[in-house]
Amino acid sequence: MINRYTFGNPIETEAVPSKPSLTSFSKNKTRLQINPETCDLEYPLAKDSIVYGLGENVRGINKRGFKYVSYCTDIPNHSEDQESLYGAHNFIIIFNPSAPETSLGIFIDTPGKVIFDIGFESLDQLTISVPSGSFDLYIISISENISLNSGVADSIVREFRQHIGRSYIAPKWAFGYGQSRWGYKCSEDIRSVRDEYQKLGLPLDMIYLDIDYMERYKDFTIDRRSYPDFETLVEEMRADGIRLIPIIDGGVKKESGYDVYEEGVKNGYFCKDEDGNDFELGVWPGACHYPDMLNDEARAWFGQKYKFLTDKGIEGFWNDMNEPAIFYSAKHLKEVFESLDEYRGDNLDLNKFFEFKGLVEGINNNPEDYRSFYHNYRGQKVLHDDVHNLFGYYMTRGAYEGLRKIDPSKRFLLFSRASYIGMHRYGGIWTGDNASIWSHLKLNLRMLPSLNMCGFLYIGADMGGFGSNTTEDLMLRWTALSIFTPLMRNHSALGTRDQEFYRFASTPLFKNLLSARYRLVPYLYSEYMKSVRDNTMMFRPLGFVYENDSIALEIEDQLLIGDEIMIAPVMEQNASGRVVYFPEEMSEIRFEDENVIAVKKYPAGFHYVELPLGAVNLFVRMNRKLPIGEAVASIDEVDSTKVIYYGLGSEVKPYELYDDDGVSFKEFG
Ligand code: MIG
Repeated sequence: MINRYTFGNPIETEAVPSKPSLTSFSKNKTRLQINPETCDLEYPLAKDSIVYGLGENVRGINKRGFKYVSYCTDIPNHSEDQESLYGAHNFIIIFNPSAPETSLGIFIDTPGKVIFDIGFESLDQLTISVPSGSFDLYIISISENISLNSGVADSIVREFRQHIGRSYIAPKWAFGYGQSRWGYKCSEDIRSVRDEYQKLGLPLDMIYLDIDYMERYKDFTIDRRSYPDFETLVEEMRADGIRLIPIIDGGVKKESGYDVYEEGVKNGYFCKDEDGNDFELGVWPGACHYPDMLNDEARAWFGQKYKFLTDKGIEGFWNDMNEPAIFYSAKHLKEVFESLDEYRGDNLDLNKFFEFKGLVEGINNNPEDYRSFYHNYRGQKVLHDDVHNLFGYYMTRGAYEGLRKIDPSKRFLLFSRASYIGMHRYGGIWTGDNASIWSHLKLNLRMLPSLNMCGFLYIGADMGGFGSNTTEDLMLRWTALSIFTPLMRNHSALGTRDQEFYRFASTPLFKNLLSARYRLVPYLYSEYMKSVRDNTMMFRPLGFVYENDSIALEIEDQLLIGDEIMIAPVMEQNASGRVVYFPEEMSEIRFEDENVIAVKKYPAGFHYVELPLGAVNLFVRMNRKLPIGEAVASIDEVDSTKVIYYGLGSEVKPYELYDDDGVSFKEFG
């Protein structure tokens, strides 16, 4: 059962297309209460309560023990003390194992900042604060009609997802492996990536184009000096089974004669400063304006611009910098320059020195800047900070709607860096900049179910790590996780160690991992599509299924995929295996030397499972069977009718293998 309550005067986000009618909060029978003094929402957590959710965030699958702030933030270097990442996903589930019927889902719908203190100030207290005081609160509680074969948390998710609308559907080819790197400078670099993969016989379905394909970082332009033959390149790659996926940035370069800039100025499509002038800020191209993604007309205009690239044969995009990231605002930059001068000749003692240093360090993504520009949202002048979390969402929505108009017959690949719940209907996400460190591999795993709860199904992280130098073993172990995620993309930052698979000596190992990926696509695509159709999760924490198993409830480094399998990747350096928890008897399937090996059965309990570098395994659940396809060279060759089932148990449940043409909108028959 879902109830909606309103506090203050919330700004519409369109996160919930089918809104239940309003109820008075005094009728709410859950333990969620409003503190009359602070106006915060408070909930006393039982010792064993688990708090799931919050999509893209640091820390565990169980979010207890920290304070999270929903505010889309460009923060490449993050560790577990970071309160906000690139997305803002205000949905949580409080699961109470000792009294499951009291479990509930909470969605705070408001486009500004929301603070979730989940046992930070006080260990057993959940406090949700909304600084603006205006928000829609949705409470999903357990109704009598939970079917016995689905768990409490699952039912809450399904009900929530029904209300926020169907998730974006990616084309099937987007389940292929993609190579990316910030630093491919010209057509020849792209050809060389293809050649190297081909030489080694490694499949590759996509190559991503980062900002260098643009002319001086201007959206919807091509740098003709480095990509003179762009159109030919697209065609040539396509003939080799590879799609090129260009990046689009949120900021539009200020440059007279540049059509996007000129049209934006002429039609008043850019965000405005206090005085009504186009708000000037710096991002990639230097001085820029941000298109007002919240303004219907401006958004539709920007969305149509993608045609510049679709006309050249492009079928997919990634939307970047749309938190939106701000290197500097023109106004603030001027102030900093002026202030810096005041320190000249000064004796910089401790305080002065840090002030001085802070002036420059605090220049990007400065909170003051987010409070100094405005949108025209539904005809009203709205301060950016109050609607901050909608920017990336609406940019991606504009792109989705634009692409639907450009070619209504086919699915495009589209994913974004910043997001808010609601955006899940228009695109997927990658989880932003991470680093080549083992803790970010673990974080990747933990975010998957949390994102699924919030409706994001086409998801993945920069495998191998974006920032800092990767190592061969990290790359191998990360690949062994990424073969299970819909978006499987190897991406890294300018200046870091090259990490294309062909840069390493262990070609056969990478080949083995990739062949496992393509053999699993019939299953992965089927599970992805059924999750879209049924509002279910593709990746679930163990506790969602084994909700009476107190050990399963605490497992943070294993996941269930669909109903059939469990994964338990090795995520420690120098480990040749790991301890795996089996809530029930399961059968290990291992992919080694491109062969599928059914290894052995594990009875319920903890067991040490060996897994050499470059191998990947999974575990088939009792009375389930897993379809495994043929090892093919590209997604176009995946044939879901040619699968072999690997089952366990004497009463194996039939498997519904979903498939379709993968490109049209004729899905689900
Ligand atoms: O400030 O386009 O997250 O994937 O390679 C960096 C360059 C801008 C950030 C993205 C990253 C991309 C990079 N971009």
